[in-house]
Amino acid sequence: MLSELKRLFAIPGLAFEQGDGGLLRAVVNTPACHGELVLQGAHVTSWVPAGQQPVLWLSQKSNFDKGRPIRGGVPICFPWFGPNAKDSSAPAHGSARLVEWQVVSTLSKEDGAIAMGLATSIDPFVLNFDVEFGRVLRMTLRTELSKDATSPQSFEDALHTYFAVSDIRTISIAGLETVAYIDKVDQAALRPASGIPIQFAGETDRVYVDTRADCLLMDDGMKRVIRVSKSGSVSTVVWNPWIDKSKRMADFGDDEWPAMVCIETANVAAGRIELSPGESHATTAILSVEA
Ligand code: TA6
Repeated sequence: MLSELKRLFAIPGLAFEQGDGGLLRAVVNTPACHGELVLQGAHVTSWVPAGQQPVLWLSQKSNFDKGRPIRGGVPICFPWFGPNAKDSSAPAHGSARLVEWQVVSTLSKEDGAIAMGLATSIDPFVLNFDVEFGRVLRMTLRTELSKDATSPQSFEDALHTYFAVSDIRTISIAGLETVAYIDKVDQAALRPASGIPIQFAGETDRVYVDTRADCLLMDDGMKRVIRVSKSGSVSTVVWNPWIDKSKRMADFGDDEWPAMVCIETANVAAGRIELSPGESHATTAILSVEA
């Protein structure tokens, strides 16, 4: 498998290796950035633009085992978000982040970015994940309902991005001031738009139900603003577990909560997507850093 990957897909700036836990991963090293992607789950685990500090957060306690989720980076949530409404034994956030994806293409682009295409299938859907590692990180999850499907099917999806921050208590997130949200820390109550940028003083778990807006992660401590642009996504989820929930997660260090925040590019709840046989949908997140 690894030798085949190297023979078929390694290109200048893109290597394949066995990483943590023996999981196969792609490693990007170019003048534009450093990047890593674990083939299980097509899981982006690192993106460091040249001259910047790491943009994505990864727990020091993360598992790296076959069939188990990685804590951090960009988990792909599909075909449901959160717990499965009908089956409590089903994996949280669906199976896409747990299964092997196949590399289908690699390309060195004119602008110095490295593009990778990966694919898997979760019946009755076919999934493609296209990622471009460069000065900007571009990720697109494309979902197609097999033309052999006998009826329309719906799904939820999310690019569940974990960002590295200087201190959750001092950052803010702009872009969602005018959007109502489901507050998952308060019995999933629907809350009106806050009118102000998001600041954090406790466990925060919000589904902004109808927004196509860019989010700006303002981080004075790291002297940067991270822009999260998106297309094909009507939901944005914002999450920090804070103290108690961090202690309840074995793959999340008790003292790690100040260093991360999730801004997730999603289609969840009322924003779920329905496809007819043969139809497809693309959910795209574009991350960029403005010093
Ligand atoms: O996106 C926020 C959330 O739904 C939280 O409720 C929390 O469960 C988080 O995802 C992480 O989920 P996971 O299954 O990866 O532990």
